[in-house]
Amino acid sequence: MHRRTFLKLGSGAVAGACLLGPGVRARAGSTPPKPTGEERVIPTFCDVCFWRCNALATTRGGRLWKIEGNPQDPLSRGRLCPRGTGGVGAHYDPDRLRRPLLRKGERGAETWHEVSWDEALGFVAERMQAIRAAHGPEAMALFSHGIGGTFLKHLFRAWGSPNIAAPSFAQCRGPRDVGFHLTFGEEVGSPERTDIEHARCLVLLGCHLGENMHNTQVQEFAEAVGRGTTLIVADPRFSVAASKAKYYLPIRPGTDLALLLAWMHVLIEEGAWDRAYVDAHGYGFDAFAASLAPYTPEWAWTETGIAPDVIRETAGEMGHHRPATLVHPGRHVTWYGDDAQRSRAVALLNAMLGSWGRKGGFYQPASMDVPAWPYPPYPPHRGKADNPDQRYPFALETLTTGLREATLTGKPYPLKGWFVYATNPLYALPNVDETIAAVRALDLLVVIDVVPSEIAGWADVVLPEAVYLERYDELNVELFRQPFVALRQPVVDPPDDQKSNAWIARELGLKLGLGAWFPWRDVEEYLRWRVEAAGLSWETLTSRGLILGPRTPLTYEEGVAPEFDTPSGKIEFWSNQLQEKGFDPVPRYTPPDPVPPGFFRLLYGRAPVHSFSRTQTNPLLHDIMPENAVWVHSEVAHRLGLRSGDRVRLRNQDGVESGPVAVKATCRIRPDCVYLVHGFGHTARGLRRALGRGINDALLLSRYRTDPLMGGTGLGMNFVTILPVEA
Ligand SMILES: Nc1nc2c(c(=O)[nH]1)N[C@H]1C(S)=C(S)[C@@H](COP(=O)(O)OP(=O)(O)OC[C@H]3O[C@@H](n4cnc5c(=O)[nH]c(N)nc54)[C@H](O)[C@@H]3O)O[C@H]1N2
Ligand SMILES: Nc1nc2c(c(=O)[nH]1)N[C@H]1C(S)=C(S)[C@@H](COP(=O)(O)OP(=O)(O)OC[C@H]3O[C@@H](n4cnc5c(=O)[nH]c(N)nc54)[C@H](O)[C@@H]3O)O[C@H]1N2
Ligand code: SF4
Ligand SMILES: [Mo]
Repeated sequence: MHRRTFLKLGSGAVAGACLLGPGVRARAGSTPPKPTGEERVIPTFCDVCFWRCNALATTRGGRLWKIEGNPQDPLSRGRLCPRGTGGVGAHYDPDRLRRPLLRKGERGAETWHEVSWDEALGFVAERMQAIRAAHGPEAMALFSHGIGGTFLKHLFRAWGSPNIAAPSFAQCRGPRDVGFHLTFGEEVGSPERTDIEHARCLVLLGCHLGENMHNTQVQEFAEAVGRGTTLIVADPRFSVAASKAKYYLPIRPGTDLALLLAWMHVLIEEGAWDRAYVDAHGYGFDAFAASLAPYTPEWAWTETGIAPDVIRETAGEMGHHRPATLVHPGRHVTWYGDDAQRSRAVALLNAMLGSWGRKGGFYQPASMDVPAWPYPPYPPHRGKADNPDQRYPFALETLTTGLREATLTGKPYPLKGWFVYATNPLYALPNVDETIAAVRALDLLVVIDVVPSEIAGWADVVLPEAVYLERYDELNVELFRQPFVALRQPVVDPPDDQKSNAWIARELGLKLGLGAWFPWRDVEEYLRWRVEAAGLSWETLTSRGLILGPRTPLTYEEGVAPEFDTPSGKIEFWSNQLQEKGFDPVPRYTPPDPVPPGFFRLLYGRAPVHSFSRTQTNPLLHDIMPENAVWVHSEVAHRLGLRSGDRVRLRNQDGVESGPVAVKATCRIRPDCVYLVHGFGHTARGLRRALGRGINDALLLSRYRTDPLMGGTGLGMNFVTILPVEA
């Protein structure tokens, strides 16, 4: 297959649609027969990942039949990724939770009895009141990921707790947001404000677009490749993106900062930076430039393994194509514990190339103005528990791992109850032992999920949610190149006694005496009010799924006024804020820990058809990729007497051992690394299809290094040995 065709297919709807029509590839029993009867098309937006593509769902005779991209949608442009198309399987998954459950055995034993919603929520309310009486309302914490958490977050704030966190900060994009915020006074956001569409040179550090399937980016990436954009990819693994690159740099893991510093050194040396832009918008450039002197390509060579001439040539390409050179900020950047400073270096390199605010670089997104419901003010609280004394002074959001630590230590005050909504801390947070110890220390664990996940296995109360195709959620007021408001609305009914998060939050709120914060009868009334308060038509939104707003200027060239919300009001090449808190004002490189003899560095990432740990049980997506394999360099495999398909176990530096996993012997990875796709190796008994298929990288990430600027958890410092499995 031609490589461009491959990428196009990978990006989308075409492959997804033909592989994934329900019944086409499904095994007997895993999906229902083809529905027949009258067809209806109902617009909604996807929830298989957080990109929120707008979709059209088709029902036949009232039963879900297929999901496609909404052609009006600027995010998907009418094409979903395979996971979005496969969302049908989330509705039909036979392993779904059906009714509320109360624990009957030990915590973690996964034994429950079914109860009514009234009994379950009554039990939760009673326990919450007891926790409040003993420790105050702040002793309740909410872990929540995605737009579905909106009404539960509201419930928690009305209750009086600020302890609300998502893994998307401390385990994902947090360091990037902080690095960019320190430099430009703004973040890159989600969807990222990257103008891949117009970039003439695109640099990817890790950031494995094409396996990372965030739809718009992948489509723009495929087009960029097609029109010959100069692509530079640094990755210890020969990713799909690397296979399209003009320059592939098989970098030694953990040394990207050295490469970034050397690139900036070369731009200075050759006078190739954007002088006019830096003079107009930069602060502290001369001191910054002087601090780069030691970072020659020859110096970086010994750290990164990338030859000096390659460093010079790639820097030359970047300088040549500026300002349409986009050094992509990545998204999952919690790698080595110095991630905010590495992300700042990415921001600084972009600043030297003049790409912030410019076509082919970072555009200025806009959103529509949709009023919030006029709730009464939330009660005051005694401050968050996750980051006592501002230990991590530049944390922009609440730290999941900070809440976990407060639960374990009781400091700065005790946390006694957790709600876990649409996140699986046993996959998302490093060091599973710490998470389980924290859970054991709780008086109450409530898990709201759609399937009996690993974390649900530890819960006192499990509440079954309707999947996204069966509910309303908060409006998506998108901050994007093309602003729009989008609606998620029910396409089909929940099959059993599952309820939506909005219903759960309101019912529990009423039981807790928080009726003043739930004045709407149902979520439809709430949404309709917001839409009409914005001067938009509810009927148009329900029938089209989205309403586009006016397109505003996107770049400085188009008339956006450059503004930087930093202390200097400029792009901070030199950061006094950092210096005042005792950090390096310009990023400084420290080498990663070396790989111990006999070990390999454990890398992990995405596969196109799965999202985190949430899709392995989906019958349609499971059929395409039922398990992961451990990537091992072919020569290493040969030396160990292993061939593709052989089963091995991995044991990490702390003696944590995985279950058996198949080997994928390949030249597409450095010999000192191994690689796993994240999200497999399920252990929850109720996930019958996914149970025991592949292994869970998170179990092997017992070590992490916390970013001193912002509390993110670097996960790249774990090493494994490969053990044969007896036949
Ligand atoms: N299909 C699919 N797509 C997704 C998701 C999903 O679950 N499934 N999740 C979405 C989310 S929330 C996120 S955050 C993103 C994550 O996707 P990215 O932001 O792209 O994640 P990364 O960790 O940057 O990418 C992993 C790559 O980094 C490489 N890598 C590891 N260590 C190093 C290193 O030291 N240096 C360099 N240069 N490379 C290294 C790995 O080999 C791997 O190829 O994906 C998004 N897209
Ligand atoms: N080891 C390791 N750790 C990682 C990563 C990694 O690659 N490797 N990636 C990191 C990144 S980038 C991110 S963004 C985070 C992601 O971390 P999470 O957001 O925690 O992702 P999941 O592990 O998929 O957990 C989602 C849970 O929500 C449930 N769920 C799915 N849909 C619904 C719904 O509609 N309603 C409810 N109530 N529940 C639902 C699923 O069944 C599952 O139990 O993990 C981070 N942690
Ligand atoms: S990128 Fe794929 S999974 Fe994510 S929202 Fe879009 S279609 Fe859904
Ligand atoms: Mo993420």
